[in-house]
Amino acid sequence: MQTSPQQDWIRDLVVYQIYPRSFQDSNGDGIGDLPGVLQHMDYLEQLGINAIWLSPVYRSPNDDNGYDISGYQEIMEEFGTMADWEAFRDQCKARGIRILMDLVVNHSSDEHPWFEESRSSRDNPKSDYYIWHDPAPAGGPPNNWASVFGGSAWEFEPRRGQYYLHIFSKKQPDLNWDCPALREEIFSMMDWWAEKGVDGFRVDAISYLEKPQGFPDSPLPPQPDGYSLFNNWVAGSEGTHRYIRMMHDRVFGPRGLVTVGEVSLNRPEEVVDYVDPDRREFTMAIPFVPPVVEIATWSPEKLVADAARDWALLGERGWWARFLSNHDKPRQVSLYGSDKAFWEPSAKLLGLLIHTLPGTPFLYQGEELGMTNLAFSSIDQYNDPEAKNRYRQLLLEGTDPAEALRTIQLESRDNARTPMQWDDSPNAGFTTGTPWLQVNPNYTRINAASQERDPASILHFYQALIALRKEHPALSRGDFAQVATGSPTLLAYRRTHARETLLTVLNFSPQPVELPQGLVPQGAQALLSSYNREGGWQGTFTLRPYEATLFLLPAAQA
Ligand code: TEU
Ligand code: CA
Repeated sequence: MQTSPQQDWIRDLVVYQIYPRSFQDSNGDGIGDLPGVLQHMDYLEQLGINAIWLSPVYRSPNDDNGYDISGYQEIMEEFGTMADWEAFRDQCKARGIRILMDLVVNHSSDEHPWFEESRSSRDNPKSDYYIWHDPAPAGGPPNNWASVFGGSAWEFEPRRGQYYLHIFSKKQPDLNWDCPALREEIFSMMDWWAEKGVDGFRVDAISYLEKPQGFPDSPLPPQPDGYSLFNNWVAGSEGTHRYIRMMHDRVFGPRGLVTVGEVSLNRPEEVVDYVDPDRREFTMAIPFVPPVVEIATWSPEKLVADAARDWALLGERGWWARFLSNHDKPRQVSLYGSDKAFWEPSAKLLGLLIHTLPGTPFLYQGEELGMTNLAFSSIDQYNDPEAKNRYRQLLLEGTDPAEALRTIQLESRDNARTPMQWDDSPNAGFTTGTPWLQVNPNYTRINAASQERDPASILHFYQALIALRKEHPALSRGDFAQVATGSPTLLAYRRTHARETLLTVLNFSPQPVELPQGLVPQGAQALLSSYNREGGWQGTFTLRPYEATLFLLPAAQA
């Protein structure tokens, strides 16, 4: 495996994503904030993570919860002050925790001063900072492009008599990367954060920077509201890669930053273009798969097959992020596991999976507690603009409202955004006020405080997993080889480094399964398991539902 030589340390990272709005409220306004994050630094240190990806904390009117930035070098008022951020940074440094800031540079907020100036006339100095286009000859938007959050991707600005482009909401106008002055502003902003001590960036929605010359119609079929998505169709163009390389050569490379590109891939092989060190782009990538697609296409077998494919693609040429959860996805135990009958073993199995596959594990707040989806009973309870749009489109298609709501309950990004469940006091200890998004009522059963007390909890299992990564370099540096089991839900793979081999065995199903003779070799030592199993592992066994175990193989077998 190759990483750029100055970045060997990235193999040892375990990244924890904080969605600050939902982590901890410190002042009773119902909104999580930076002083709230500071209250849990011991918790994070004890968990063992050594990097934090902080979702956006910049000044923002919160049309898309901070992914609409109106001041890149300021802190959102609701989250605190720059002094609070600096205290967070100092706490991280003191504990050896690296900081990855979320960098949203495909678009800004329409309330950013750049946009306020750009929209004011056709000939102001920032006129070209955004993407402006005359109306179509017959009037109306320049082409058929759809916004990801619904309706046309173009919005009319009377003062210019022109439309501006927004892939996401109309309060998220796309920045014009073709404009050298705009690029300079962005590079110096990145430099500024690097000077302040950040170790890297997670780079948001980065595959769409270049828009096609002449703005042709998207060839994709129209959505129910008549517009056609175009973002994935333009994803990963040569121009976009050129812009990423500029970021690398100007900022990421010289400063040795770790960078995680959130990329849209039309073919899995395209990931290489973003992370091959020779291309000088990102350290690793988080491929974006829309929840609707993931829900429809995932299987246990595919999760491991995808890892095997990545290994074949990238084993010699780069590095990758390994994740099941983030703020855009349903909760992992609800999506891939069982959030009812086999909640605990399936949450542990999923944790074992991401910590033992090749790459850097990315945990999302609450997965270490096995937090679950929350189905709201009315569309009005949802906050997520994507969910609201999807609901509208489903109704336009003629879907029955109850059925549409069921779809949203499975897919919505709000599933991951309900507040962190710290303890069994009101509102799970997240706030003393009214939380901005409802707390999952299962907090009385699922919370950090009770799991801290229980040595067999999911939280302790995650702590043990992270500790094992430190003890066994095979997990962070080892080669990967899948082991055939004859069953699509019984999965096994080996990781080998130097003279050590670890074997992961997962019964990724709610059914018991017979463990084939010989799959676990004589003398294998179980290091961690989603169940307690007394009496060793030799011979034939029935594995219980979601039983998952990590073994250290005897030296002779390695
Ligand atoms: O998400 C990326 C994202 O939603 C798109 O890249 C995706 O391709 C599209 O939805 C599929 O049609 C990031 C953030 O993670 C998310 O929270 C933000 O809402 C979004 O960018 C806009 O900043
Ligand atoms: Ca607050």
